[in-house]
Amino acid sequence: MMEDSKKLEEFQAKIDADVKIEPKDWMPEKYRQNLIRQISQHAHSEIIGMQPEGNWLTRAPSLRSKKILMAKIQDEAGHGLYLYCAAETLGVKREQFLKWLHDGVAKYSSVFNYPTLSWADIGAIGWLVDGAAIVNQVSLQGTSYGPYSRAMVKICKEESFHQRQGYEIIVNLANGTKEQKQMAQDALDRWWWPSIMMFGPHDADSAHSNQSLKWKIKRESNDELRQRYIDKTIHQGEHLGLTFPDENLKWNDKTKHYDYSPIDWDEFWNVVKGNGPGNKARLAHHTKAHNDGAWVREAAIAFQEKQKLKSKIA
Ligand code: BYC
Repeated sequence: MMEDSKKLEEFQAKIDADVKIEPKDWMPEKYRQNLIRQISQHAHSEIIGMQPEGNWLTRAPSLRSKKILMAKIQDEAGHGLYLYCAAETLGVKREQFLKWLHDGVAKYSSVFNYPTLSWADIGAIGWLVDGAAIVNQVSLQGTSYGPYSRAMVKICKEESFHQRQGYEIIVNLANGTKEQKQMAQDALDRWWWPSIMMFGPHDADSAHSNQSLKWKIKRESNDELRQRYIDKTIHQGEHLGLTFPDENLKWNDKTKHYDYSPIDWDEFWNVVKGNGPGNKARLAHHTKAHNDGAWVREAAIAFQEKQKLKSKIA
């Protein structure tokens, strides 16, 4: 016990001094568990997040837009893979993460349970969903766990391109015909609140925040990041003559931030608990793709074993 409390003190001192924690360093079991949860859920979000956009790959309006969208979706796959690797350094195997996802034990971001009904939704995802993700992930570059922090640095570079490709779609639609501008407005109306909910519950209701902030797993709170996202996004929409679906959205000269309406937490928790418009289809699609790919994994492992055997004989 004495040993543990001394180790805990030394661990906290390292965190306070902004020294990164690396996989082989001593860490409290709760730190390890909390990271396994957050990083693997982050990885699942990247992978499940490919589905709403993948839905439009065959219907992109030009070859240029199709190539850009394909590159973006492939980036998301890459983000998922870095993050699974980072989570695996904490001693849990990839198969286990996927089992938790398929069994409904692990979460992924609520926002990916909404449908993409029009091409404008692809713009809204890049502009708003990737825009929100950047705010969160720039902050996470400073997380105390080395592998997670380094993954975030690479991911953020790609997210900036994602945000711009989405905003470009919205700019083109907003400057197009009346019908096209209306498509952009509809997409903003449908994606605004889900993007705000991505940041999670208010600080007072956030189960993990206190400990995560103390251990610098998170560097800023859910509400701080949400407010930053709102403040930086409003002028991007107003500049295009779009309106946000919130009558209480107003600049507050005292706080120097935008005020906004109460968030519909019933909707948020309903989606988080698996009852959103797309939860069942998203999980079923992932589970089927995973099962259909079993032969590829088996062949890759068999090939690896054969190579090992060959090198032993040689
Ligand atoms: N959706 O104590 P809290 C992308 C859960 S993908 C679902 O505040 P924490 C992209 C939370 O897990 C990148 N669940 O938690 C990809 C916890 O439940 P558990 C997306 C949510 O972890 C493709 C409970 O609520 N970004 O950019 O301290 C195409 C209490 O919450 C949500 C990330 O994944 C939610 N929105 O803080 C386009 C960010 N919010 O686990 C784009 C990484 C909360 O105890 N994650 N919950 O069962 C984080 O930064 C943090 O985990 C959160 C939540 C800020 C989300």
